[in-house]
Amino acid sequence: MRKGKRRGPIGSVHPVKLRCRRIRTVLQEDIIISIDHSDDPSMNMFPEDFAWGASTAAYQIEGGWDADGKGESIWDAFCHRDDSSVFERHTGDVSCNSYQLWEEDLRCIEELGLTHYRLSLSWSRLLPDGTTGHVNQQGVRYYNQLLDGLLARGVTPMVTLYHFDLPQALQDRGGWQSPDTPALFDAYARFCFGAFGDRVRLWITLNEPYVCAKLGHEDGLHAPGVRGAGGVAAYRAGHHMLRAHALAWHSYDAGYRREQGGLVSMAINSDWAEPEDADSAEDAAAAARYLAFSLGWFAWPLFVSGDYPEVMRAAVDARLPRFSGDQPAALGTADFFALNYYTARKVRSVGVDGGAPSMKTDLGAEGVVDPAWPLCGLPWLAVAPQGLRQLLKYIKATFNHPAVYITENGFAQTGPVLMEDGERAAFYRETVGEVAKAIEEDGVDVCGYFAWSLLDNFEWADGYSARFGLFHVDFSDDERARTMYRSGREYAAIISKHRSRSRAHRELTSS
Ligand code: PNW
Repeated sequence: MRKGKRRGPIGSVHPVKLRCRRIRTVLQEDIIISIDHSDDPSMNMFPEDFAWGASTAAYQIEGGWDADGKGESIWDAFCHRDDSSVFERHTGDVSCNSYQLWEEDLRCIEELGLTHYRLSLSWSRLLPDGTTGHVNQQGVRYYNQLLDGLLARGVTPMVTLYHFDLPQALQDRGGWQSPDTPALFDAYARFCFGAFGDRVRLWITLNEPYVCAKLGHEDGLHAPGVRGAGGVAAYRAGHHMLRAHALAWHSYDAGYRREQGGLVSMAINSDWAEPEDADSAEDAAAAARYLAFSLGWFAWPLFVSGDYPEVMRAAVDARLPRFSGDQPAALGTADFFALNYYTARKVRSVGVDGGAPSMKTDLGAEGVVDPAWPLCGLPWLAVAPQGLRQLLKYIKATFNHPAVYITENGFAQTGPVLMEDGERAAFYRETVGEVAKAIEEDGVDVCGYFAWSLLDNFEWADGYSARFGLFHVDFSDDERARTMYRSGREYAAIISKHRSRSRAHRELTSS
């Protein structure tokens, strides 16, 4: 297992290596001149094997919520509640209908020229009651077709096992608050490694445990809708997700890695945080706490100490579960850093008001949006591409220079559909420029970038009111027609330019 040093057994023994971690050739003057960088602010050279991807999640695109023997998930149940809090009571019942239209999705992926596609598996489509007692073969068939279709087109899949959609049958047994759920997840993970692992080399166990824990088990905005749980349920859910991840990573390591040669991680989301007042020690400490309570909550156990950050321990005290006695340990159970980045905050310190305990009072900090950062449609989503570079630098310094995949990043539009979405096109250009600077100037080992999202889709509590797609989806049309936005054309052009540039570089340097 990896301890401290980056070059562990993973890079040396297994067939799939993180090849992006290498000393980049210094370009000779004449070669630089021979490649046209004139339109590119960063003049960068992305590694040739850089992953250019887009991401989706099962519940957000598939539809077919009860098709062919699929079991109910907590998002099915949450959206079907009479008092549903989802925007205009939207549901993912049909969504993009990717359950039937997956070949259309493949066409979109090809049109963009993606090298990678990140999708998630629906646990309750594969195992309707959440356990391996009953396997839904139609679900297995669905994902087999999809994976085979990707590989036939030369696209590498990255597969997330869990993207917010717990089988309802397991929620009925306590869900993520139950200490039994990690072992059930592990059994599901082993099932997936066995069924699909011959074709999948990049695995994400869980997506954004922070969002699932906080929005699902404290704010009540996401399924299962637990609200105001006094700063207990969210930490407990988070702890069990870490347990689930650690078990699955060890299962892969012990039982599948030798044969399949893949890599396993967890997708951790975080804003970038910086002090509101650069001269204030309180604000600096508050910004550090802000990062510790989001990124650190899940990254510290995996990358640093096997335990939560000390500031969390100090603030949350007895409500924060302990890892003591948990076997196997969480430390070392990430083969790369999977980062979901959307936005940034200026952070100020706020006093604890003495009210009931909550995640908010534990944090003792408040994040505000810098007025200089434009807002896109959603109130939480200030556009701050420079924050990504800062966060990447922070990750390199804090987590011992890991290989990083940016597994989600994007920008939403709300209101009337804008096919010529120039702002979003500029956002992608600028963001890729920031990633380039992180690689070239800061030496961060970034292996890939995945845009969220391939398609407009069901945006959780916001329903279909927020559109994150590189492709527009017409939800009023039975065919769910997919049409590329201008931002999709921009991303396709970025990919094509960098791919041909790194090919040219290889040819020049090898001749
Ligand atoms: C992530 N928030 O979720 C998810 O991984 C995606 O499924 C989602 O579509 C994407 O970001 C865009 O939102 C989030 O309210 C959902 O702060 C909500 C929030 C953040 C992330």
